[in-house]
Amino acid sequence: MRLFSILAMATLMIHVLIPDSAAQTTVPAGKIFYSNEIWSPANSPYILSGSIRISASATLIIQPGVTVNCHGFDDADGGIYVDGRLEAQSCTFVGTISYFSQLISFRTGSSGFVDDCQLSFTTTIKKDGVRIESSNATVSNCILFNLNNALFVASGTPTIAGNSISALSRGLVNSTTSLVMAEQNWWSSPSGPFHATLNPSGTGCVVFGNVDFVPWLLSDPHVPYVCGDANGDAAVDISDAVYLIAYIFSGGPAPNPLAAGDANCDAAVDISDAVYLIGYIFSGGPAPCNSCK
Ligand SMILES: [Ca+2]
Ligand SMILES: [Ca+2]
Repeated sequence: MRLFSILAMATLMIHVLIPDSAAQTTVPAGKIFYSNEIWSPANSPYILSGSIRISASATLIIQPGVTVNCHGFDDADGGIYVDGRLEAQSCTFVGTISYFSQLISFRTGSSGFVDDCQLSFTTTIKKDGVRIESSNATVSNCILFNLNNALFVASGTPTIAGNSISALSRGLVNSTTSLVMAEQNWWSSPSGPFHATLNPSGTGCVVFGNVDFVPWLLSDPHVPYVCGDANGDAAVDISDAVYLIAYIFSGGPAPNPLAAGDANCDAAVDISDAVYLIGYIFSGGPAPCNSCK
């Protein structure tokens, strides 16, 4: 009993003497940044009580490691409205109340990027990830999941590439007639996104409208693999060529991820990859994926 008391006292003292290292910053609903602002990991997570705005004259830099929690309930539109510039690198955006229409909205004339970030909702009702309107913003190398529409383009010429995209409704909506470029994304299926006319056999998430999504990524870019290591044993050797030949001709198992078998980096896994591997192993040919690095 005495031991328990000492332990309890010690635990209490630890909590008193060592403050919670996870500091947090509450950003009030309706906040407008008129000058440049930096959000740092030391002050993360940033809790948004409602929508906020980055004015046309301002840049918000969100540093790597920061979490932005869209938690407001007094604003039916919500998210981070960007009229100026947003630079978000290697951070996390999470919606914890579904009143937000989207996590980030790049608006007319805005610029910036969201790179290597994670965007999702934890709520039962999911809303959108990033909305883009008359902006050249870039969304790259991100993981977008548990969202209604992961990406919604109302207008503009965004750059969308290298992302891992899944969505309840649609992975990408282009509501205009102008072409939106979205090549080299993972749409949650090696067969690519479903598009009613451009890729009706795709089993990935839905892409809607005038979008160039070809070529798409054959595997999730956030799952590491060795290019050419078709059988997943961390070495590239003749067994990988044999594995590929069995997959292509004999119904053998597919490389996992499929892109590991794409030795010549042409976004398809076929006999040319086995030939390429044999050339590399026996004839001094180029290394797998050497040409696309
Ligand atoms: Ca191997
Ligand atoms: Ca190939």
